[in-house]
Amino acid sequence: KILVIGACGQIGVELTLALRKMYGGNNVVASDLREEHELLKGTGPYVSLDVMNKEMLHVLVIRHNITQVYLLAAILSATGEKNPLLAWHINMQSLLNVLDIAKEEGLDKIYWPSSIAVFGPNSPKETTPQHTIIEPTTIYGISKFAGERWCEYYHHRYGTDVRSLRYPGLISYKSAPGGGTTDYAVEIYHEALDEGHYKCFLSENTYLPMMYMPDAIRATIELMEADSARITVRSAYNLSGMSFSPKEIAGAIQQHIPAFTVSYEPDYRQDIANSWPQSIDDGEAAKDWGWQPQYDLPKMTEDMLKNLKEQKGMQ
Ligand code: VAH
Repeated sequence: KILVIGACGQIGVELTLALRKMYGGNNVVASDLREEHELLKGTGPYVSLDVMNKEMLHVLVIRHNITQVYLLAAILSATGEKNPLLAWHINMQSLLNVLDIAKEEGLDKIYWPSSIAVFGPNSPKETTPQHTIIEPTTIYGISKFAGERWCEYYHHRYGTDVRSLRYPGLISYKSAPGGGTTDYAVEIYHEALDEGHYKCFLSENTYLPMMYMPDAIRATIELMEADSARITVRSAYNLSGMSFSPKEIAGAIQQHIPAFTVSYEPDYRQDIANSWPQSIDDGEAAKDWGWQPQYDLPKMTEDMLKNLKEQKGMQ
């Protein structure tokens, strides 16, 4: 059975629904600190869980016959800079709890997301390679890089089958993003429909690696379904979908909503965005397990606006 930790988050909701579709609702136990997300209700078992409570987690793994864990609980980049020690503690201890229980119980597979946030200002900005200078300047990035090192360590030392992806910024409409620097790319679609105007917290030419959630969910499942022998990266695979700037996503929205306007008022998150790459080389993922994105900016924009209009009860 699969346990999803952080099942009510931006990735968690969609990953839980996708896993339940593949393996059957009752074979995927969803858990989070928060109460059950609307979209999860009635689709399978839900338990309240604080991943920082190792004993509680261990009991839950045994009681529910868990053989795989997807750990999605984390403090993201923008929130992390407001409380660095808490972000470090939560992002690291949650992973160490899961890795140690995986070793003790001999769990089959573990999934834990990393991020392009592991790269820092000294990493190449364009088509950033899998192996390069990695000097993250946010606590979130530092915790993700350290987490990658722990994943590789548990694999090589104890044989734990833990797999990871360096997600770009993720865009989705089913569940709200959780305090990241790339959240502007979700907010902008909502504001375009709700207000017709968006005040963007990044400057107009801030290029960042991004991905539509359907691609991210498919990448996660394709990675986890791949034969273990094909996995040559046990830290975290670079993963690429598309890159765009606030100006470009605004332009894509204006194709559908011509009157939409955007103003740019960069805040503390600009420094975080400036430290990250503009595009990612995910050649290893393509080579090892056949990764290919399917969504570009126009296709994502059409799908986002269509679904958000429905969600908001617009015509
Ligand atoms: C964040 N959405 O902004 C996350 C992600 C690459 C960005 O890690 O913190």
